[in-house]
Amino acid sequence: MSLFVRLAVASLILVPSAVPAASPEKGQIEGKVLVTAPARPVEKAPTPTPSEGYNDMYKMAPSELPEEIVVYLVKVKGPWPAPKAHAKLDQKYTKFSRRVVPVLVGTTVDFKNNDPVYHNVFSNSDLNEFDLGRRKKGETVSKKMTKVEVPVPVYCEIHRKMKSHLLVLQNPFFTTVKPGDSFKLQGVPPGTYTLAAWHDHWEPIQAKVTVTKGKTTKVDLTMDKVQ
Ligand SMILES: [Cu+2]
Repeated sequence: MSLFVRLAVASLILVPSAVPAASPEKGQIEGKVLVTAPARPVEKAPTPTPSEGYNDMYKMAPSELPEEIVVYLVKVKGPWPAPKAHAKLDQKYTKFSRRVVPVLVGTTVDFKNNDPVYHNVFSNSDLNEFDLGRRKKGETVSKKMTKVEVPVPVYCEIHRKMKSHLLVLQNPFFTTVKPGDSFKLQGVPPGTYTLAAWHDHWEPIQAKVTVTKGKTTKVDLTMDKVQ
């Protein structure tokens, strides 16, 4: 992931942080994310074990996870206090509830086990390595993400095919979008930035964008290679 600037920002001030609002002094970025590359085949779910309730649970599993692409600005001069509200990444039907989860650096992420079997959660990332141990049904563990890093892969050491990705971002100018859909980032201070799009299926892409006070900058992004 050398494409991305890895910037360590430790934000210890926990004050509520809203999604940036539109303002006459700021600008906005609008566009579409097009995907012309095929998605990788969906990985097979792990083989069910004979634990009570597991087989019924497995049958209920959604056939695939929502395909959300994260669109974000790589670096915007801050500071950007992290929100008090926790982000959530659940474990259910022996999958993570989301495939890609963007958070502002300093945000705490809650991992809840909703399954009648044990799950673990860990990451072998460069900057945000953690191992939160095994938990039974209903138990939640939390982890504050303290370093900017894209991506932080997240796994369960019991079910090897469970995988998700946290994107720990430097600033709050990010959103998620499905392939072909439009996005909008508002309340952006005037300036020139690197706009990026990330999903684990496709190669990350970046584009330079210039934001002007009171104006909308239009930029479409095309993800055209499988990662
Ligand atoms: Cu597991």
